[in-house]
Amino acid sequence: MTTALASQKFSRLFDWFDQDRDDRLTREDFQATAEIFARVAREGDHDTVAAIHGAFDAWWRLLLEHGDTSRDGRISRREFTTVMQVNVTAPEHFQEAVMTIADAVINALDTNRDGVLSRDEYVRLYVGLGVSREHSEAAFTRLDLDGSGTISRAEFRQAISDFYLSADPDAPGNQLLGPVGF
Ligand SMILES: [Ca+2]
Ligand SMILES: [Ca+2]
Ligand SMILES: [Ca+2]
Repeated sequence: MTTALASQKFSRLFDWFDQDRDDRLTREDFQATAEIFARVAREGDHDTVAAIHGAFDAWWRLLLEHGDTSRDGRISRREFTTVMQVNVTAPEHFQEAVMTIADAVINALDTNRDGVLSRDEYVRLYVGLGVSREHSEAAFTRLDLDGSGTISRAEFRQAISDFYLSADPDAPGNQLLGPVGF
């Protein structure tokens, strides 16, 4: 992936994690982000909630271990975009750090347990994250690669892979967290 595109996508991701908007990522930011995801899970679905918290904790530890070059226990934007490109998207970490979250998120979103995400199930997450319904509906349509009207586990994982790994500026998965380029 070209550095400019990667920096843009990961900078967008940084803003999304930086829940208290102080331009630094901390463990508290990751816990707050995990909370947002946990809230879309079905009430009483403790396994999914535990999986979400565990996955975000693991990601945070990876960032601290490999990315906190200034050793202050916080991750700056520059540290984040670097560690994302160098470490988190490396094959040995990507499955553990990113795809674990993808699977936990699908389980949380799939509230009727039919194994796929309906439009409403998908949009519900983004409402919680402050992404407009208009945008998330458009993203849903693009991520539904086979036009079946639902997002399968494979389509969701493809979207995540596109977002983190694809060098194509037009890859549908780039839409995952909102429009790229703002
Ligand atoms: Ca912060
Ligand atoms: Ca479903
Ligand atoms: Ca589909």
